[in-house]
Amino acid sequence: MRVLIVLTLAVTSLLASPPNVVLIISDDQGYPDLGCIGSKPLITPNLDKLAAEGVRATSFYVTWPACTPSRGSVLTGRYPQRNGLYDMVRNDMVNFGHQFSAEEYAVSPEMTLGLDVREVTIGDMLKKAGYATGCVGKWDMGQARRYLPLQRGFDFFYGHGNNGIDYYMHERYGVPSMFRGNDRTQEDKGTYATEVFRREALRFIGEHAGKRPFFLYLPLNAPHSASTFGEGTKEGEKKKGEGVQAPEKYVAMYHGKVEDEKLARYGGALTCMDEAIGAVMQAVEKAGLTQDTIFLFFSDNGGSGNGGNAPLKGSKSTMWEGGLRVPFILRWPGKVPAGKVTDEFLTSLELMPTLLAATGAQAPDGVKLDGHDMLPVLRGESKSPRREMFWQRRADKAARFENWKWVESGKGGGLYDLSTDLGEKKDLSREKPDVAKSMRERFEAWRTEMDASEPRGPFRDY
Ligand SMILES: [Ca+2]
Repeated sequence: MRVLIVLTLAVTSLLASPPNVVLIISDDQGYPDLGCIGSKPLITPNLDKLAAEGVRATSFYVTWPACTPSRGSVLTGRYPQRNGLYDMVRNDMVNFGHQFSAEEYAVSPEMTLGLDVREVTIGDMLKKAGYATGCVGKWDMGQARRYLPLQRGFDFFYGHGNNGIDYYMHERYGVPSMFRGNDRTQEDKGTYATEVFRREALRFIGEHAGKRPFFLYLPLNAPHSASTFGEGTKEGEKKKGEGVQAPEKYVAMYHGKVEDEKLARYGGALTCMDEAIGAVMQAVEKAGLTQDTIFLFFSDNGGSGNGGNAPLKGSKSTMWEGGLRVPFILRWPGKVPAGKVTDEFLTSLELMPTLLAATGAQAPDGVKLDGHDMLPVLRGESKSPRREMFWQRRADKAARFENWKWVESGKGGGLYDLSTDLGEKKDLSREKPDVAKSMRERFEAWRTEMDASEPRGPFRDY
């Protein structure tokens, strides 16, 4: 009897073994920019494989049209305006172009601001649930020690704390941007960032695969253009007008396929990233864990150019669909269908509740999350419960309610019916004044709710 109980418990715990999670974010990859979509000659066989073996979403939104607040929402499951990280953590607020001394840099926003330490991250929750947690890549949540991954729920960190790097030199104002754990490092200076992140991601998987469930958070900086100041006098540093930095062997894959050299360089960075993702997929496969591992992939905001975001309007930093709607893939063999494409209304706010549900981890106590578990939607079992979404970037505002999209921004505005006008070409605000009015009212109600969640953030903690 006793043996039977022990055996039963062993089998139950085996069945209940939570899945590994690999959460990958790319940087400024446009809505159409996957090879499998086919509108540009981009080479992404591994992401195409991931899509063929999982679900790809075509109406998936991020919470902000640029990096930092978008990524903060992924980690917290909350609107940027609720978690307090609703602008970039960057020195453009005090003069991005200024060549700071190391001492000036140390007290500048880029060094002193970050994701409020009162916020609970998905790393915190999965670590608490027994996961080995690792972050490799572009942390972008602040560089002061209290903001770094090891203090935010991660056992392991290799990557850059700040918003952007030169892919080869990994430094800003002469200060190294890369960290191993809590310490800045120059050990990989001169090596292309994606190659370094690939190595460290494989190292993390190798250490934990099969021993305990792992959570690899892999927020990449590719295929963002290089954040290099100056004109690049050092070997390996970005040259003026170069666009995205990418190893020549990957750029060469595009010569003869595309005319535009900037698109070729973007493609090179994208394909190099795709190979790194493929290496991570293979490592999981080799460990026999493909069935037990959830892969999630999406871009942190819309494309910044590089051939455009057609059929969407606008690009990164705008409130148009091209700034906010991004490619998204989730693969979990046997748990979500293979090769399915869904047009259900989903957002990055759904990631935290989805991962909590998939892993059985507890939701943080007393914390309002802004999304829902999207697994039933991805399985095709139900319609998305999401009916609305709101965005604010400085004075620019937008809302989506069902298929209506409302925009008020420095780059234009109007009311659009996304069911017939995905490209936001026909402003219906004069024809449908009542709808426009109700969209504004919905936005204002959301804004009031967000204001009531203050004071939290580093920008309006007054
Ligand atoms: Ca970005």
